[in-house]
Amino acid sequence: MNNADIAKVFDEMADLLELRGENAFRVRAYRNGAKTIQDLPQSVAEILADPDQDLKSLSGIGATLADKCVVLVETGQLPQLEELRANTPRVLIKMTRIPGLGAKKAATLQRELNIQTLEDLREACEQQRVRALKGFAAKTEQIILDGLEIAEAASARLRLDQAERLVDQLRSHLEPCAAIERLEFAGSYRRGQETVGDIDILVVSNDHAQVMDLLESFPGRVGTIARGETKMSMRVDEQFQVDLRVVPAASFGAALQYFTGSKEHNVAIRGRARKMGMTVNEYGVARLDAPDELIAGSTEEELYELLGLRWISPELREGRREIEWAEQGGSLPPLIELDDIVADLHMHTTASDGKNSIDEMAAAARAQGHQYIAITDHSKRVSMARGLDEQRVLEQWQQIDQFNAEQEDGFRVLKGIECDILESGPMDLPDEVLAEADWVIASVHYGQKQSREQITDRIVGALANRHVDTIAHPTGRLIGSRPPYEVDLEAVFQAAVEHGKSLELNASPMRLDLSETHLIAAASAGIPIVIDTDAHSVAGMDVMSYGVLQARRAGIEKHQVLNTWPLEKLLAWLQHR
Ligand code: DGT
Ligand code: CA
Ligand code: CA
Ligand code: ZN
Repeated sequence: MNNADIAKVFDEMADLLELRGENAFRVRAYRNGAKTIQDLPQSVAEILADPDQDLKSLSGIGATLADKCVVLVETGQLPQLEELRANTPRVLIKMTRIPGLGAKKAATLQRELNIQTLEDLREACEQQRVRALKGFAAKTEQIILDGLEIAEAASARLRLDQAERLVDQLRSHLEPCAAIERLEFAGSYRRGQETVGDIDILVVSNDHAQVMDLLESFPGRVGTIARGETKMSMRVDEQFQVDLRVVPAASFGAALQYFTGSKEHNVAIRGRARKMGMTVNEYGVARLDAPDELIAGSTEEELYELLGLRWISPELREGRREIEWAEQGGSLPPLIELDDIVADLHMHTTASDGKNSIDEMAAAARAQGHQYIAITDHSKRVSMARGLDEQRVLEQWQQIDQFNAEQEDGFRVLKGIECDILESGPMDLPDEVLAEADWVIASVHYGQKQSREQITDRIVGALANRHVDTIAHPTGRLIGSRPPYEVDLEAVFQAAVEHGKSLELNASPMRLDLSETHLIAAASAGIPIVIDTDAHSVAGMDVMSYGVLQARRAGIEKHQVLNTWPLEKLLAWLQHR
């Protein structure tokens, strides 16, 4: 088990203990432990194997958690978790994904109203049976009804990073198999969607049974849904499905194209084929007058080529305009790549709620090949994160000046701040201070429930401030757990254009904010996008790839992304806009 897996187990322990009304201290112990392990620079297994190191010396890891780490590393599971899972109604777990409905209330509702499914809960609210319970009000019914959709989506789909973890596990389970000639993951995962409904595996092999037996021995398997000659479906993690298809090598490209989707893209492809006197299916391409004679199928490239198209990146296959772009003379965009990124302009240090120092963040960024970064700790309004006041931020910037003076390779740290936009509108720090910064991010962290007009005014107002350079996570959504705040993005885009500002694409897989459709709109308005990790630790800098994937889905090219620019170009832009 890697650190992320262990952290996930501890987080789930905390969730389940909380649901059972266990004391808050125990719940917090698991949560803190999960956080500590998530951010460790070294793997737990390594630490355990090293007689000179002691897990218990880490803050947040006591003897109990350390023992559980040993069990997890040795066996890959935790009996206490299995027991808790078995004794907690599934619906209760889903209910806690409703934003604003706490564990305690969820447990009461589930018990008193005998809720078995989320649908039961919806009915109970619609029939106003919730308000009849002691301690509940009509307002709770509305909160539940508003949040049910999010809970339903969250319980059915995996976030991209969770899907990636599962894909990695499946890949390392299957790859050593000598009977597998080719292996590819298709579907929404290959298209890089922000959430994935199920995993689609495609395999070329002449020993179907062996491949299926191997897949059925996957440690995460909970049950098999169906197994046939060429197709198999199984469940992992209670509710998540993995589909396998075994195809002949001559059809691999056609099958990959078909099962990558999207459905809308495929419908358009087949329509185009028909018009050209051809038929396309998961086996290959054939002429309509000789449908049994495949003329292409082993690669995606030849399939697209027969249809007069250039190969289309999976990220673009959503049935928008990608097919017309791929035609001869069309403008298929050269999509941005991870290697194009030369900077990370949103990160926190120990000065606020980060885990690492300026030096450590800079060293990690340099190791990733970045040429410059911006340190952007929170401002004072975020007191929970020990946000910086005027004096502390000026001190930090002095430190950064000193750091830069010591660099010999041209690597540069920009003096930045993630400054809150106060509930009443103004920036959390005075203009004289912001004027000293190289890079100012403005953020809404408080008053997220304000009216559309209020929130929009705050963000538009921030964009009008000459010192502000970008807006962080412009809609505030958390994928699967918190809806975006009410904000008129058109007005925000207009203000960004008017004042020559950039907008952030926050790369965290929990945020991916702006979303792909918003990105398309922002980029076509000419607004430079900055893809940020919002890293709170060295490990947090790894999420850049999700941001780049999201940008690719929006058809974004390198030059549209501000942190692909050399430092001089960025500085010139900041000065002359
Ligand atoms: P998901 O799993 O909900 O995140 O989304 P996908 O896109 O992975 O959908 P999935 O797993 O149901 O099917 C995988 C691909 O197979 C899908 O993107 C396109 C193709 N496909 C599946 N069913 C159909 C269908 O009825 N018609 C067409 N044209 N393509 C289909
Ligand atoms: Ca799928
Ligand atoms: Ca599927
Ligand atoms: Zn931040």
